[in-house]
Amino acid sequence: MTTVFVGLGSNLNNPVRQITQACDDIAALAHVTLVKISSLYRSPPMGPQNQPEYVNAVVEIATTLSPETLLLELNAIENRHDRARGAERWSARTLDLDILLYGDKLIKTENLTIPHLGLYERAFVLYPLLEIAPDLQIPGHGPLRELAHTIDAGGLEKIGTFSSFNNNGF
Ligand code: A4P
Ligand code: MG
Repeated sequence: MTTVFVGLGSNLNNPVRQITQACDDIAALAHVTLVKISSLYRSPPMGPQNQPEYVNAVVEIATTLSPETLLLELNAIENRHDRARGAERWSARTLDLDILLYGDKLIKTENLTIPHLGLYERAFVLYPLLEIAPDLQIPGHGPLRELAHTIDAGGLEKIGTFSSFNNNGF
C-alpha cells in the first residue's frame, strides 16, 4: 500500500456536487482505500479570469495501483463527469483530478510528473493538503508546513466539510 494524495478541482456544473461525487467515485475504485478528505474550499480562478470560481479539495488514499494505472482510473472518473478537454490552458472544467504525491516517489515521464508541478505554488492545493497532512514531507523538497507559509492563501475560503455537504443531499 502506498499513501497517495489527490487534488480535486471543479468550476462547472455544480462544483460542490462534482467534488463530493468524485470523492465517492475514488472511494469506489478497486484497490483504493479513501483515508482522509479535506474540507471543500472556494478559490478564485488561477489563469483566465473569465471563468467561475473553483471548488477545490484534497484526499488521501492508500492504494496498490501503480501511478500510471491510478492516473488512468482518475482520467476515467473525469470523463464520467463529462470533462471536456479544451484547447485553452487552465480553462473551466467540471472535474480535474491530479496526483499530487505518490508515497515518496519522484516521477518524471511523458504522462506523469510527481510531485505535481502545481503543488509548490497553488494555495488551493497546499492548504487543503496541510489540513489533512500537517506533518507531511514533500519528497525532494522539505516540510509542507514551511512551503505553505511562503504561499499567500489570499482568496481561499473554507466552505464546509465533505460530510456537511454530503449529508445535506447535494
Ligand atoms: N499529468 C502529469 N502529471 C500529472 C499528475 N501528477 N497528475 C498529465 C495528473 N495528471 C498529470 O492533464 C494534462 C496531462 O497532465 C494529463 O494527460 C496527464 O498525463 P489534464 O487534466 O488533461 O489537463 P489540465 O488539468 O487542464 O492541465 P493544466 O492546463 O495544466 O491545468 P491544471 O494545471 O490542472 O490547472 N484555479 C483554481 N482556483 N483551482 C483549480 O483547481 N485548476 C486549473 C487547471 C486552472 N485554475 C484553477 C484550477
Ligand atoms: Mg489535471
